This record gives sequence, structure tokens and C-alpha cells, in this order.
Amino acid sequence: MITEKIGKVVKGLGGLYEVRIEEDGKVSRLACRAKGVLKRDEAKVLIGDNVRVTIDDSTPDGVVISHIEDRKNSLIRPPLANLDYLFIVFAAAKPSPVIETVDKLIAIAVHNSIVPVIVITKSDLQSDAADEYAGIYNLAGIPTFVTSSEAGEGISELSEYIRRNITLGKTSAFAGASGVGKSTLMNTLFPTLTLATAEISRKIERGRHTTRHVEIFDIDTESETGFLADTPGFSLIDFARFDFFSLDELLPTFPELIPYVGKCRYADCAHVGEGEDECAVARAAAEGRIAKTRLESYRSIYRVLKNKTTY
Ligand SMILES: Nc1nc2c(ncn2[C@@H]2O[C@H](COP(=O)(O)OP(=O)(O)OP(=O)(O)O)[C@@H](O)[C@H]2O)c(=O)[nH]1
Ligand SMILES: [Mg+2]
Ligand SMILES: [Zn+2]
Repeated sequence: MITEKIGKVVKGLGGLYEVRIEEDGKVSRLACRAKGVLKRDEAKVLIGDNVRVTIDDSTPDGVVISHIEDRKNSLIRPPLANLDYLFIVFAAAKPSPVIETVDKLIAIAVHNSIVPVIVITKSDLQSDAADEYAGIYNLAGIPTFVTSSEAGEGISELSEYIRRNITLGKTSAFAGASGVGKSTLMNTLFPTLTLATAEISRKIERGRHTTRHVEIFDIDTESETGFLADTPGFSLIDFARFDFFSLDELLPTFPELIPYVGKCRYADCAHVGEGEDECAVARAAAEGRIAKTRLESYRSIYRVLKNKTTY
């Protein structure tokens, strides 16, 4: 007999997927592979995909993902489909953040209609730095949380935010460099989880890539379920190599710059090298209405994308 079920891919390792099925309020997970055409690179199943599973009980390998529903969006890093919220996680210290990478992740989220949320961890190690980073993202109008899994700071506020927003089938993920404390934070927020965590390397103060695969977990509130993924740490987001978006699409991914656009002396101002006299964006940064690091990140991405279009 052949039956079909629909569900969400919540895990995938070496071509073996787990699909979360919900039937009559009961949740189960089906282990399955993908049918041939869905194994090819351009059509590959992603974690977060909503899929149809075909079950043919006359053969031993009869449980396969046979169809992927249209995606709302998909990311390369972390490799996930259909995200509504992206929690961009970095540590106040150990490892110290690369702000440009954070800003790139925000831009990619905004471009894909994903709500970016900033989560600063390890505030117990450097509380001044944590507050300073929070200032940058608050000024940019991005929801920002300062947390410490160690000391408990910000945990109830973040938990409340997640429970309020990641409901009714909404999908979200923690993303950021290895060792910033993503898995630790998930365990702290949701004590039923027991994700593996590990100390960062003392010598180079970098994470050890403890989490090896993307996995989506159920987040239950009183009557609804949302989804939150833990993901492996990564550090590089290479705009030269990958086509996240084009130069024309860059400006809207820095929403706090938009109010100043059109107010520069020259209509074709690119806001990259012009001085405060000419450029309203540069002026806003000089006067503290836009964070200097955000404008620097904008300019850096601009240059990379500009180079790509000229060759
Ligand atoms: N002091 C302090 N240490 C923390 C905090 N949160 C996590 N850590 C430590 O940071 C180290 C790395 O934590 P993980 O949760 O494994 O980091 P991760 O981001 O999941 O790393 P990957 O899985 O490699 O991407 C562990 O030793 C944690 O105990 C915190 O709030 N304060
Ligand atoms: Mg981890
Ligand atoms: Zn300008």
C-alpha cells in the first residue's frame, strides 16, 4: 500500500533525513531518504523544508521524500529553508566578535525577509563590551539581547521573546561562530534539551566546532509549536564567492541608512568615500545617529559587490 504524509525536515545526516510529522495533534519523526532527483545539488533537500513523504510498505526502503514544497527562502550558512527569524549569536568575548560578519548575516537575513535578532552571549566575561555591542544594534533598530548562560543575565527576556514570536509553526535558528555559546544557550533556555557543548581552545580562543549538524527542535508554548534550530559554527561569509544579493540590493539590507538616502549633495552618492559635507549618511554616522561600524560594514560589502559587477 502507498500512503503519503506531509511534514518538515528537522535533521539530515549523510543523506538520511528525519521528517517531523504531526497528525491529529500527535508528533512523530520519520527516518527517510530522498528520491533520486532530490539528491542533486540544485534540488537538494534542506533542513526546514516542508516535504511530502511517500510510504510504500511493499519494499524495505519504501519511505522517501518525494516532493519539496516551494520555499519561502533558503540560506547557505546556516543551511536552512523557510526561516522566519535568525538569531545572530556572538560573544562579548572569547571569542571576540567579527562585527562585519555579524552585519553580513543581518543583511542576508533582511534580504530574505527573515527577522534578524542579535544575541550577545558571555556578558559575564565582559559586560562593558556586551553593552557597547548592544548599543550598536539597538541604534540600528534590531531586537537585541545581552545574555549570559553562566550568570543568567537576559535569559528570561530572550525566552519571553522566543515564546512570544516563534509560535504557530514559525521557524528560527541560532547562527554564529563556533564557541560563542549557541548550544549552551539553547540548553539554558530549554532545559529539556541536552545539546553537546565544549570549551573553546585556550590557545587560539576559538570554538572547536562541537555542533556538527543542523537540527530543528520543537518549541512548545501553551497551545502552539514553533521551531528553533541549533547550527554548526561558521566564521566566513564570502560575498565575493557566493551570490547572496547584488549591489543594487545592498542598501535596503541596512534599513537604518534609508532615511538619509536622497539627502546627499549628489544624487548619485554611493555613501562610500564621500565626506560629511557631501554625504548625509556619513554625517549621520559622524553625529552618532548611525553606528560607525555599521557604515563601515556597509562600505566593505559595497566594495566587494562593486568589484564583482565590473568584471
Ligand atoms: N563564561 C561563559 N561561558 C559560556 C557562556 N555560554 C557558553 N559558554 C561556554 O562557551 C563554550 C562554548 O559553548 P558552546 O555552547 O559549545 O558553543 P557553540 O556556539 O554551540 O559552538 P559550536 O557548536 O562549535 O558552534 C563552552 O565551554 C560554554 O560553557 C556564558 O554565558 N558565559
Ligand atoms: Mg554548538
Ligand atoms: Zn551619501
